[in-house]
Order: sequence, then C-alpha cells, then structure tokens
Amino acid sequence: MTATARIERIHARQVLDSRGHPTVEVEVHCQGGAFGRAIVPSGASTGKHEARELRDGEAEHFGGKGVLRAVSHVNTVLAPALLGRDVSAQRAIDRTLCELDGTPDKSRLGANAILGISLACAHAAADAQGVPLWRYLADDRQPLLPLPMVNLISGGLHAGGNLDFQDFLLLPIGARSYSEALEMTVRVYRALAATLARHGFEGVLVGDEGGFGPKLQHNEQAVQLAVEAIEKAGLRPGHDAALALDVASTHFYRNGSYHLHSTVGVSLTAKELADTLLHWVTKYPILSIEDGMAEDDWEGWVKLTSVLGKKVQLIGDDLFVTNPERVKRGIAEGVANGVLIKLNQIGTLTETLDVIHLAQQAGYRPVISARSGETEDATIADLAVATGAGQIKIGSVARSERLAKYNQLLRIEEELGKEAFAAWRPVGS
Ligand code: 2PG
Ligand code: MG
Repeated sequence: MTATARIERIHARQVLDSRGHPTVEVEVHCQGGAFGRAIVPSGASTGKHEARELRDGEAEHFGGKGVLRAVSHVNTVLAPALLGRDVSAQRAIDRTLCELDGTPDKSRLGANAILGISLACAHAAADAQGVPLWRYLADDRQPLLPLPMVNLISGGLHAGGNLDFQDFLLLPIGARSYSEALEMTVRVYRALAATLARHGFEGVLVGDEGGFGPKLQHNEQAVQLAVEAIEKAGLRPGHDAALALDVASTHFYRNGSYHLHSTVGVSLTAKELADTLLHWVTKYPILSIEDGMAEDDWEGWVKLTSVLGKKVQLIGDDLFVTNPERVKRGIAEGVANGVLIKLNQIGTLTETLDVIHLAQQAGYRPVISARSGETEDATIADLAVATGAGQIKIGSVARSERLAKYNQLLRIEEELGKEAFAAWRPVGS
C-alpha cells in the first residue's frame, strides 16, 4: 500500500487552447514530489444545461475570453482549502470543490477552475502511486481500448456554418484493434481529401476538429462523399467502415422547428427530421446519430428513439450534458441509447465517472468525447480506457490537440495489448 500523498501546492495559470482562446491549466504538487497537471477544454456548440466556464468578459483582453478570474479562484479560493489533503481522495476533493462553489452549475467559481483542479489531482494521485492514469482510474475494472469515432467532414458551428449538421464521422467497425482502427481512419481521411479535390472542393482546409470543411451544396452530399472515400480507401461501407453523425440539432432549432439553411428555406418538424434520418439510415451505412433532436425537445427525442432506437446508436450530447439528473430522466423516458461524456460539461472527475457508471448500468453506451476547443492534455484517452467506455470521439486525425489523445491510446495499447479492444457491437446486441 502506498503512503498517502498530501497536497502541498496548487497553482493555476492561463494558457491557450486549439482555437487560440485562453483556458485554465492547473498543477498539483504533493509532499514527496508527486505531480499532476491538467488543462481544461472548451466547447463551441455548447448545451444550455452545461456547467458554466468562467470568462473574464474584458473586451480588451482576448476579446473577453480571458480566464484570469477562474485562475485566481483556483489560486486563492480553492487551493487553500485543499492543502494538506490526501490527493487520492478524489470524491472528497471534488465534493469540497462543489461545496466551495455552492451553485448547481458551478457558475460562481467556474467549472473551468474546478475541473482543472479535479483532473490535476487525479494525475498527481496516479503519479504518487507510480502508475499511469488509466491504470489508477481503472481500479478493479477491466481496461479496454476504445473504438474511435472520427470526424471526417465538419459543418455547423465548427466550420463557419457551411452545413447544418455538425460532424460527419467514421466508425471503423471492422477493426480488430485500436491501432488498426486508426490506420483505417487515416486511409479514409486521405482518400476523402482526394475525393473532395476530384469533385472540385477544397480538400485541405480543415475545421476546428481537423475534419474537412468544404462548402457543399447540402448535408446529404457530405454523407455521399464520405461513402465514396470509404470505397476509394479500399474498404467496404457498412462492413469495414460505417458512418456516424453529430446533427447538433439544438443549434438550428427555433420555435419548435428545425431550420435547415443549407437546403434553403426548409423547416422540419421533429417527426420530419426523424423520418429524414430514418431515410438516411436506410440508404447509407450510418450506425450512430448524436443530437438528432434539440436539447430540450424531449418529445422529439421520444419520436426519434421510437423510429431509430432499435437500429442505431442514438447519443445525447446537448441533451444529457453529462449531467446525472438529465441522464436519469433520459433512461426513465427511454430516450436515446447512448450518452456523450464530456468532463467539462459537468465539471468534476467524480461526477463524470458517476455518469459513465449510470449509463453503463442502464445499458446506455457511453462515448467519451473531446471538445472542439482542445489542448495537448490527453486525460480523456486514459479515462476512456479506464472506464471501458467502448468508444471515444476526439475529432479528426489531424491537428496535434487531437493527436495527443490518439497517440496516448497507442502508448496504452502497447502496454495493454491489442486484444484489449472494444470492437463495434451492433445496436441491440
Ligand atoms: C460536440 C462537440 C465535439 P463542442 O458537439 O460533440 O465535437 O463540440 O465541443 O463544440 O460542443
Ligand atoms: Mg455533439
């Protein structure tokens, strides 16, 4: 048994994320030398019910996006309360952080301040025990490398509103190991660049998550090009590789309708959108749909789940915001069958682990996810392995804030072995 490592010093600073926006970095030093560091990510297509990240709002500094108040909350309010505490007492630490904030959405001290400490403590605790983070977090669970769900084409708020739907993603379902999945993905990504160029589109410029961001005529064209790229890569659509969508429909939902700009003037009811998605699922190898309905359109979600819930994975992102209460409601109402997991939507590691557990217990699939604003921090790779979540969504196979996680998973694969891999399971199996 390792001796308790006590927290000696906590220090936060402002650093930059992949969009050049400020974010919070926290370092935790323990007596005896153990050390942990974490950087907090940030979303663009955020859900209304997420925990609140604190921004300074001073226009003259980073256009109001500075995080110096959150940094100061770490250094002057939260850190003093944790000095001398056992760094491995994660649940107690996270409880203290939440209590010091005192609001349900962490808006007083900032979810970015709180999450930075929460994660840095986990890193320090792993260091104190001399084990990698994934092993420390796994506890007595069976660690598993996740199947990646990889962004190919970006739209919506991640690519200047070129398309209504936000992400067109690859699911390399035929892969027998994580590294094979990654290699298949790179093949399709390269084939897509060539496919786009052949069709006369810009095949080099990428969106916030490294996916291509061409100005296509309509959403369906993105699906068609992705299928073409799978074939060009020498893979069989629906057999070796399939597609996933993040519709992110919250962001084009107004007054009870779904307004599609790229198909000029088209507004759909929830039923019509569900039928459109059903039509696509019948026509294309689409196996997973995220945020097919808007964050508070629970009725729409019931319809969508009744139409598609037995055929494909239906993931709630803006709907659930990694919040136990919202996930419980979803389970009770039989809405969706998967939960996107983003640490900064809820704001502590403990609450995130609880939501993953809740989803797993209910047979809902957890998909660990990065944000569109990311950094070199690779914590989510370890989290995905430790919890055996089964799937991870990091963005595309370009840009180093994405590769930091993909490469961390390669390192973990080397230790765990290729067999420790969560191969794709069809919905209903
Ligand atoms: C999403 C995420 C990641 P953001 O909607 O799933 O792709 O985007 O971080 O902007 O919320
Ligand atoms: Mg999403």
